[in-house]
This record gives sequence, C-alpha cells and structure tokens, in this order.
Amino acid sequence: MPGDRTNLPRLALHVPEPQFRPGDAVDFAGVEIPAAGAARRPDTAEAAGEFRDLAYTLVRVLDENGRATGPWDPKLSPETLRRMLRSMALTRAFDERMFRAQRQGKTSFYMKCTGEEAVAIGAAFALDRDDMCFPSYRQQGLLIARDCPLVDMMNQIYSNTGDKLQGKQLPIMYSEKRFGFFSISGNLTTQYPQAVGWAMASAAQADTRIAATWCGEGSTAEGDFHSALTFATVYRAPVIFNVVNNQWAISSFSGFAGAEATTFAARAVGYGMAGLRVDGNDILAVYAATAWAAERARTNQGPTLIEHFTYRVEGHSTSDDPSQYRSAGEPTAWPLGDPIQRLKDHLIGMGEWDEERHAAMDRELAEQVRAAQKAAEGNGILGHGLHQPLDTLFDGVFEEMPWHLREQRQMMLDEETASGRPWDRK
Ligand SMILES: Cc1ncc(C[n+]2csc(CCOP(=O)(O)OP(=O)(O)O)c2C)c(N)n1
Ligand SMILES: [Mg+2]
Repeated sequence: MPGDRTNLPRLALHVPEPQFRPGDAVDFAGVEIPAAGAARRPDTAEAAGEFRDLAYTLVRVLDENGRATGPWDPKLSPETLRRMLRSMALTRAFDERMFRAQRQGKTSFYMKCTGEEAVAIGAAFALDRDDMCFPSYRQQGLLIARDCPLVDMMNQIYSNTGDKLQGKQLPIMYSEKRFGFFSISGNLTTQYPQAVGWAMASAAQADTRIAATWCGEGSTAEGDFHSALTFATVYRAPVIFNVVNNQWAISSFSGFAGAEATTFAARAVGYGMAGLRVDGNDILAVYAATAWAAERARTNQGPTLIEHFTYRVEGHSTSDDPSQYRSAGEPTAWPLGDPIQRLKDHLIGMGEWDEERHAAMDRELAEQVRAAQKAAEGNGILGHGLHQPLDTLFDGVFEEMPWHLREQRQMMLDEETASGRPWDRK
C-alpha cells in the first residue's frame, strides 16, 4: 500500500539489468580498457593506501599486437612462456574432452573454464609449489599446471574404482593434497575463510608458505567473502584473494554482485588492503600481479585482493544453457580476446613459436587427453553400478567412527544382505 504523503517524491527500487539479452547485437565499446603498460607498479613494500588507483584500472602487459610492455612485464624466458602456453592448451583440451564425456552420458556433471585459463595457470607459475591453493570449481588449471596426472582427475570425474575420493564428491570437486589443492566445496566462498585460517596458521608458526584463494565475482556477495577479508586485514595474513570476474554467475550478470557501482578490486580499498585489477586474459599480467602479491605476503605486508577481469565464454556448467539469458554474440565480441591466442601471438612475435609447432602441440595434447580418458574408463564410468564398497559411504569423516554410525553402517549392510538384491557392483 503506498503511503499517503503524496507531496514527497516516490521511492524507486533499482533492479540491475544486463546490457544484452538473447538476440541483441553486442557492442562492448563501453568497456573501459586502459592501454597495456600504462599502470604503474608500486614497490611491494609500499603501503596499500598509496596505490588505491590500481583497484580501478587494469594492469595489462600484452598489447593488441601481442607485445609485452610496461613495468609489470615479468620478462619470462621463452621456455617458461611455452610451458604456460602448453598448460593452458592442455586445460582446454581436457575441458573439451570431459564436456563431451558428460554429453555421452559417461558422467553427470562437468564445468569448463574456457577463456579463463590464464587466471589459474598464470598464478600456478607465479606461486611456489608448496604454497597452498584454495580454489573454486573453475581453477582446474592449477592442477594441470602442477602436473597432476590427468587420469586421477578423470577418475574423480567418473567416480570410479580409481577415484581416491570414493565417489563422495560431485564430479570436478577435486581434493589433491599432493598438489597443494584444497578440497573444492560446492558451497560458494567457504574456501575464503579457510584460506585465511591456513595463512594465519602459517604466519603464527613462522612458516614460509603462503595461501591463495579464488572465487567468482558472484561469490563476493557471500558473507564469507567479507569475514575472510576482515580477518586477513586485521592479522595481515599471508594470503592472495583472487576474484575471477567472468561477468556471469550462472544466469545472473555481475551487476547483481555490485559491478554497476564499482570494481571488485575496490572491495580491497574498504578494508585498507592492497588491491589490483588485472586483465585476466593476459597471462603475463596475471603472473606479474600474483608474483607481486606473493612477495608482499612473504615479506609480511599482508593480503592482496586481485580482480581478474575476464569473460565466461561457455555455459556455467553442463547443466546450463546460456542462450536462454545472454546474447550469443558476447563471447566473440569480448574485447580482451582469448588468453591462449594472446600468448601464442606473443611467442610468435618473439620468433619463439610458429603455427606448425602450435598445431603439433594441439595434436599431441589431444592424444595425451584421449589416452588418459581410455585409462580412466578402464576403472569404470559414473552410472555403471557402484564402484566403491557400500560401507565406504561412512568413511573419511571421523578419525574414529562413533558408535551410532557403526550401528547404522551395520544396519545398512544387514538390509542389503536380507534384501537378496546386493547393490549392483562394477
Ligand atoms: C552458498 C551457495 N549459494 C548458491 C549456490 C549456487 N551456485 C553455484 S555456482 C553459482 C554462481 C557463482 O558465480 P560466480 O561466483 O561468479 O562464479 P563462476 O561460476 O562465474 O565461476 C551459484 C549461484 C551455491 N553453490 N552455494
Ligand atoms: Mg562469475
């Protein structure tokens, strides 16, 4: 019921609306893209308050012609650049193959990171091997760059006999202690406070390892995001917060997480924390920003928040159909290009790569993924019966199982025997 004070202006609720909907022509001319090389690079010992401007611009190294320029150029060797290119291409080949496996009914679920490969792989190259990663579900590139066997990842995706997680996690929700990769949780942003806790413990124990964590821009709306930032800034936790702004959170555009009002990197400013906004499709910028933030963390300068400005090229997951809510023209119109193509162009421009080598690499990687898939399918695929003994359902939560769970497990096994229809095993 409207109030009766008719002499006052009426209130109006602002409901964000994305620029383009299905069928609309896409024009990203309004997206501000500062020139590569233009952003300054403060000394890592500088106080966060001295470079707030870096939360509102874009740190970029690779220009439109594939040349590296400016103070953030990490000047990596051609050999390292080729390894980065290979990791990104392998991630894409892996995604393609597993997406198809889902469509063929071999697993229930998959999530690609197409167009966002530089975010995880740039960081993986900049961090130390024993730094601890607390990722979201779209940083499979961390595992691939850290040389996790593809077959192990696929066993998890298939929940088969080779799945070390015994089918207890949704496909792609890996947990790889060997590779400093914390268990992925479907509950958005829980990894943020976990990363801070781990980083605080590392500092409290006078260790040398730091933590890094990732979440999507949509996930910054979670309370966990903000409590994590508060703890990190208060205790100067050695942690790197990555916000992957791929502009979509399933079917909600970034405006619903606050993008109409300011940048996501600007969240850092409110906490008095170092903040950088980075071209997330430029792996050299991602690498340089991560290395800079890591140096701050290692020298007790505290946390850094890095917003990676990128674009989610594909659907949210295999359960999504983006043609229902966004214009099909967006992925190709996105002005920051494709991270693989950009690094490839850079290497070719340096005289360190060519089309033939690239095509040969793609063929080799496709073969590597195909061979891993064959090996993983030898351990079974999801839906073909039960791959783990039924009673493992109760394992892995308590170090010592409480009496009531032991009882329940026994009841389950007794019922299975009594039914005369033992669970279909593979
Ligand atoms: C606490 C919680 N709320 C909602 C969901 C459902 N959900 C899963 S993914 C997702 C979108 C997340 O978007 P974003 O953070 O931008 O990450 P992106 O998928 O783009 O990488 C939502 C709403 C969830 N898994 N957990
Ligand atoms: Mg998103």
